[in-house]
Amino acid sequence: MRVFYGRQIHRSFATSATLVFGVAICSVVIAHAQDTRGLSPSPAGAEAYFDDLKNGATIPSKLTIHFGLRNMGVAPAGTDRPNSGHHHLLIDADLPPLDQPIPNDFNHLHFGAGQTETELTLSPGEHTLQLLMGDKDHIPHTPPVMSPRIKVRVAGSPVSSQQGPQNLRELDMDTVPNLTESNIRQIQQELRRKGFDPGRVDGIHGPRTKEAVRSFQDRYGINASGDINNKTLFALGAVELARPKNQ
Ligand SMILES: [Cu+2]
Repeated sequence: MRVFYGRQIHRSFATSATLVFGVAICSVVIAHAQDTRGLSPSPAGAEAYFDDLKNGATIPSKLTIHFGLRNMGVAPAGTDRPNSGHHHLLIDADLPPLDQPIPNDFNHLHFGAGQTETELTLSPGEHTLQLLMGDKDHIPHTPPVMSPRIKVRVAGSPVSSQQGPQNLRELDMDTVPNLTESNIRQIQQELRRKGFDPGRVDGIHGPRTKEAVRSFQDRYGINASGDINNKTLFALGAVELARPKNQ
């Protein structure tokens, strides 16, 4: 924000060319240059957008969405390539600070492998979605490359359960919830659907299922523990099985 402040000062005082103001402007410009050190510049005309989602759309609770990017390249996190970055999806979140790494939680999803699509699972009701590009360090570019924040509606009656997806915000990603046999069966089916072989769909978190979970985690950038934590459940699209701590 300091960056824009500096520019506004510069613009609004540009016509008052007295010596005093001239000195003030100089120091603002110098401060500006120092402030942007370490921040990645974005190319002119760069734009992030939802390929297949419009503001005000009514959508199913589960759908695959695609991220668009114009006048800029997609590069995985950690790759130091000019004029490039990776997508972040902000769900029900305000724009985070623009000079710091984008938070990493259920409301701020990182696509650090350079993915340009995701399967989204949302609870019934209204939600906001916004795309924000981040550089190799997950910090927004200067100026930021982002989509407008759009509103979408998921049809159906709001989930009333305490453990429903509306409480995702309170979830700890590393928590490993207690799962029933039928929960495990559901996870085994999701793993299978995504091309990971958990062995028989038997509701048992045995060695083969654990190995399939580990491969899935490894492929999608989740710490490959083999444990079915909330982050893994979210990534698998079985977000309704995710639980807050001690539940
Ligand atoms: Cu990121």
